[in-house]
Amino acid sequence: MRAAVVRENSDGFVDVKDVTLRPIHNGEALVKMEYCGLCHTDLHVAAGDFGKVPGRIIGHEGVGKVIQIADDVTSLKVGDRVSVAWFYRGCGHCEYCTTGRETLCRNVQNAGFSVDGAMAEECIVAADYAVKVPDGLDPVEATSLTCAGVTTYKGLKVGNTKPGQWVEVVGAGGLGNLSIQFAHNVFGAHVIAVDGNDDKLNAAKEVGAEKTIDFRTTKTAEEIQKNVGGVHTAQITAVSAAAFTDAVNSLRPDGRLVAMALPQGDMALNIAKTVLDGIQVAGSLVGTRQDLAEAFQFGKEGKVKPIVHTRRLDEINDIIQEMKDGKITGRMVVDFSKK
Ligand code: 8ID
Ligand code: ZN
Repeated sequence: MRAAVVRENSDGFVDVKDVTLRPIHNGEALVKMEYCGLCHTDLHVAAGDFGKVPGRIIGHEGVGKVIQIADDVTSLKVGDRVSVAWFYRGCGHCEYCTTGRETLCRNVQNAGFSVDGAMAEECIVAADYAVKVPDGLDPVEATSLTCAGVTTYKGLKVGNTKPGQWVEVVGAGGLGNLSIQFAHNVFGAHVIAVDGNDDKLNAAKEVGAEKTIDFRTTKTAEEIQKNVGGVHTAQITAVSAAAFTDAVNSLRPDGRLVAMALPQGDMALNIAKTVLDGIQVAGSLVGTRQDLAEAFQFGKEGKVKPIVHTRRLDEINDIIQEMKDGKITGRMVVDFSKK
């Protein structure tokens, strides 16, 4: 079967190759992939940003149908439509797994990074961890909810977002566009979106941002302090360390910065502002199986609607280049039936 794998030199692109998967083990199922979205995290993996993994099949915004289950599997049956997410499997018995924080398990496996992922015609999943895609949710849209959606939904929870509050969404790409929708339509918050790309800022307005700021021409933090007195939470999805530092200054007292993007480097955090304004900074990593089930439900209800475009697997390096160049509004999704 055809799969997109990380190159030997981890140059940020992938090779589309014929790969033979091992047979499934106890607790596993084999999924025939229908669709898989490309997330910016796949670009980090292909470039070796989290450690080099040559030969690894990328992809963690996957949706497909179960075609085989191991004898002991009871949670899935052949024909079920399931998702393949970054949170592929936890150990199931550590402090994090047993207290609703399973994505932080120290023995976690991540699809498309520590185990083979979903940018392939077939993928092996851990049956109890493959969250089902509900009937009535478009499977192409479900791919974006599997990572970008659940991550930003969870990020707003981590930000303690309340109705009527101001949320700054920094970066209006694949994640950011969904963060705006969840903030506005699910959490009942007001949204200011920040990006440096006209198409993405226009899309941000269309999906519910009340204000948009182009960071290339406007001093974002000053503008936000002047307009709304600072935001209650800043949700950072921009692949830029400078954007993190700027967002700290956009917060109001007792505000919470939620870090989701993964640029290389450090963020600067002014100590006096942090202490005197009671600022909180939290990292937020994807979401649990329950978070994903909730995100799917909001998708099914039409409260969030990912912007998706389907492409062919052999276009994957073009898609990577378009993402690097900031040319994608929403998400590009590989349709494995497209030849
Ligand atoms: O669990 C997690 N924390 C998680 C899950 C999924 C993805 C984290 N991520 C990470 C990815 O690895 C990546 O680092 O979130 C980041 C964003 O992923 P994405 O939304 O899939 O990337 P994108 O579609 O390329 O969007 C990035 C946006 O950032 C804007 C770009 O214009 C683009 O719209 N941007 C940049 I680059 N610099 C900016 C800046 N300084 C900026 N926007 C505002 N200010
Ligand atoms: Zn992702």
